[in-house]
Amino acid sequence: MSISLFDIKGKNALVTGSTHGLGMAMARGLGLAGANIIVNGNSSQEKIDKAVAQYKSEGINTTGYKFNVTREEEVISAIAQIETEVGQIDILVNNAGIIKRTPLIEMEVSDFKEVIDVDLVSPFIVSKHVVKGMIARKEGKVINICSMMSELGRNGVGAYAAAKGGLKMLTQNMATEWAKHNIQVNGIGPGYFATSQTAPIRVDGHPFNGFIVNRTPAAKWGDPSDLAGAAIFLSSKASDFVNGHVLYVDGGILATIGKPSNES
Ligand code: GCO
Repeated sequence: MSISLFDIKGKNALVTGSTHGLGMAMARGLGLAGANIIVNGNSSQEKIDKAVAQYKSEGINTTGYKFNVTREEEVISAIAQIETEVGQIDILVNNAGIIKRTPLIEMEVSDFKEVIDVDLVSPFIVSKHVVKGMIARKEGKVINICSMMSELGRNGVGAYAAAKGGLKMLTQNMATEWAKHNIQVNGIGPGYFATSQTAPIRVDGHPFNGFIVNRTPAAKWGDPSDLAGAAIFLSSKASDFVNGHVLYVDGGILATIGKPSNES
C-alpha cells in the first residue's frame, strides 16, 4: 500500500457551507492535502471573501461562490460558472445545514420544512447537478455530512433528525444508482464538535455540556480538525470500493449505551 492512495493534489473540491464550522474544517483539511477548494456560503459575499482570504493565507488554492443550495436555478448557474472558471468538480461535500431546536409539538410546519429543505433536499439538488459531470467522466466522490441524528433521536431536534436520517438513506440510494459510474457516495457522521452550531448547548453550566462529555467514550467534544482524515479518505483513491457507507467520527458515541453520570 502506498501513501499516494490518499493523494488528492490538484483535485477540485466543492464544499457547501464552508465559510465556517465543520465545513470549513473539512475544506481546510482537503486544501492542506493539496485539493483546490471551492467555498460556498449564502449569508453574504463579505463572509465568503473573508473565508477565501483565510484559506489562501494557509496556502490553499481557493475560490468562493455565493449561492443558495436550496434553490435549483441558483445551483445550476453556480455549477456552470464553477465548471467554466475553476474546472470540473472532482469532489463534492454536501455540508451546508441548519438546526432548529424546538420540541415537535411546538414546531411550526414551516420551520420543519425549512430544516428538511436545507439538510435533506439541498444535497439532492447539488448532487444531481454536480454528478452529471462525474458520470460523463466516469469518476467522482460525493460526501454527505450526516450526524449522530442519522442514527439516534434527541429531545427537541426532530426535524433535524428526520433530515439527517433521510440523508443517510439518500447516501445509500445515491451509491446504489451511481456506483456503476465509478462515483463513490459516502457519508461522514460527526459526533459532538465544538462549533458555533453547538455553542448554545456547550456553554458552561448547560446540562448538555457535561452530558456529552460523559456520553462520549473519548470524554470530550471533538475538535473540527478531527474530521480532516475522514474527508481525505473518502475523497481519495483509498476509498474507491467504499460505497454508501457512513463513517462516524464521534469519539465512540455510537459504540456504547453510555454510563451513569457518577461513573468515571
Ligand atoms: C444537537 C446538536 C447535534 C449536532 C450533531 C450531532 O443539538 O443535538 O446540535 O444535532 O450538531 O449533528 O452529530
